[in-house]
Amino acid sequence: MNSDENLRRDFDSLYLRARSLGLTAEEICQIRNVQNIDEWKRSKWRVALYLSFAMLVAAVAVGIKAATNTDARWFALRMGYGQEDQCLVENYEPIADAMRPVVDCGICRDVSSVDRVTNLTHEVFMQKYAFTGRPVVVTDGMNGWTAPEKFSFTFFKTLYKPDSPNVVGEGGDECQFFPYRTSFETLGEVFKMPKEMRDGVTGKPWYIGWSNCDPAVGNVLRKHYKKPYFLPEDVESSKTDWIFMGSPNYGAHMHIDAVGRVSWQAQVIGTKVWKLVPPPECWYECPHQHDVLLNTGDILVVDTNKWFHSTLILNNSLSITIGSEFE
Ligand SMILES: O=C(O)CCC(=O)C(=O)O
Ligand SMILES: [Fe+2]
Repeated sequence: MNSDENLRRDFDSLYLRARSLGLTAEEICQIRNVQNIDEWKRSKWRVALYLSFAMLVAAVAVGIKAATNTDARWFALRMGYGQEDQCLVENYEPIADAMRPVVDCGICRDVSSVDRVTNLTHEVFMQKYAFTGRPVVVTDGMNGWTAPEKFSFTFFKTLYKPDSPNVVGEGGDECQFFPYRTSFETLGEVFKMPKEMRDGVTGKPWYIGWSNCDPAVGNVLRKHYKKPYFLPEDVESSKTDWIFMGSPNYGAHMHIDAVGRVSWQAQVIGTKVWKLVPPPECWYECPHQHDVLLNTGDILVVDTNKWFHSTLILNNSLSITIGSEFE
């Protein structure tokens, strides 16, 4: 077991201990030392120190809670905790996975393979796929889009101004950045990577994703893609575009999301395979996992809150996808 796994295991057990002492996840979030772990996480011995100290603070909070029968949140507020809106516990995947609502296995019960369709009418989309949790690939969903001719690493690098909140890494929840297994911390750093790395010829693959929060960029993006034709008028596609980009043989690790809504994901450049795995509570009813191949031009509709998913870029080309949630 490597030191990351040890840390993760220690954090799991400390977290569960805190829960068994009566603290809620929210209360654990409000302990400043837990919040500080995020900032300090690159320095592992400090993390261990902070974890121990956090648990000491947790124990004091539990003591006060028991002694005074008041909500420990009072303690946190009095101490000035809970001002930050980021919480390690809320964002901590194993915990989020363990706390997610149980999935209705109707999403996968009759899915022995993922449908690939064309000419998808609004009626069939709404009845069979939109909110049933059943994934589908629409192979003619990008007809008429100019995104495949326009999108490239350089297109995005030129489109974003140096002071864009996405580039500098500000803007909070609206402007999310997923580095996956890279060491990039902002989109600005991604744009500065050497050309050899960008083209995937250095043997150092990369994969990142971000939610666009720059309105000027959003306006340009929407010139090059349209709301997919199979979404009826009254189904609203979110104004926030999600873009994922990376080099071959890399992708997103297996995870499940808590974004609440279903999304469409358009494979604008390159080829990517999605692995979709039913949640463990459905394994008896839903024995099938699915490798869903997305060729350039395909759009996947999937409820990433209900299906565990990972991705892998195939072939020799960069992969670029754009997508959005709908309701
Ligand atoms: O496109 C990818 O590689 C992963 C995207 C993802 O995890 C998501 O949209 O929830
Ligand atoms: Fe996801």
